[in-house]
Amino acid sequence: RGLMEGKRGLIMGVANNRSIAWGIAKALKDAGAELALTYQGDALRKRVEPLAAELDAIVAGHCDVTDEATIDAVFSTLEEKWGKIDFLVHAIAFSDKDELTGRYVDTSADNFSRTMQISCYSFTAVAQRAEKLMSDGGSMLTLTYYGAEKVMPHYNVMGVAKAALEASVRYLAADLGKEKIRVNAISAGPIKTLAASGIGDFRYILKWNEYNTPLRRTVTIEEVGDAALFLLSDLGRGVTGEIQHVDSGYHVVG
Ligand code: 0WD
Repeated sequence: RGLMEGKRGLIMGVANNRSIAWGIAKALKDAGAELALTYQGDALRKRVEPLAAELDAIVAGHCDVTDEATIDAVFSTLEEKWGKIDFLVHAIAFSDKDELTGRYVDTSADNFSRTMQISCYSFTAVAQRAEKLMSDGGSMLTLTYYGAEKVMPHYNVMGVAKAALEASVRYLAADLGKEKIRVNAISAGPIKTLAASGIGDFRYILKWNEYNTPLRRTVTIEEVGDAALFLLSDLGRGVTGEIQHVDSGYHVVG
């Protein structure tokens, strides 16, 4: 397809070959992009290195978004190797499993801050660094979920963080548009990944989607990857500040 020929970018949030970030990485690579991946900690390093090799991607090192020094290290590696980048994918979220079940009202202050930092602020933190490397403009993308818009069972504090993340997409789009940098999010339907396994009753949510979405099925990481390709390539050049649903249409019925 060649849509991403000559474009280089960073993908954060590959944990294994079920990760949404992996679906996005494959779609971008198929379209000709050059990729860099990060991993979080040594356990994931062993998973991510062979995946990176599969796509001829650079491994830009360990990045824990709660440690800003590790974010800076990744971006200086990219600056050294490439000088500039064209796109950024942020597919990172975290909350204590114990608070992704039961009632939102019982959320603790500690986990609230941590969830907000990792799942919302980190996108702004990486956008700050990426802006400096997007000298010819660029496209940034994050991942969100319908629990930002409506109350979904067990999503709780993560829904609040995703609402803030979606608002930050709009503010970042407004700030960075002058530099020809676009900022968007994909609101993906439920997909069985490592992160999703922490959410209470996740299997029931998948079944519910199979019965109730307009397309009568759930979505795949390949489908999220193709929508990401649109937003990150020049096909999406007129689109910024957008929350693009890739959810088999659930948001029109749910
Ligand atoms: O149904 C789903 N799976 C949906 C996921 C529906 C809609 C949206 N999303 C979102 C998630 O909220 C997240 O923002 O998509 C994004 C990617 O999630 P994923 O692909 O579902 O999950 P996973 O494969 O587990 O990747 C998320 C990764 C982490 O994996 P684990 O499972 O080890 O937490 O985010 C990374 C980590 O690699 N991550 C971090 N990276 C850097 N610093 C941190 C951190 N502090 N915490 C988590």
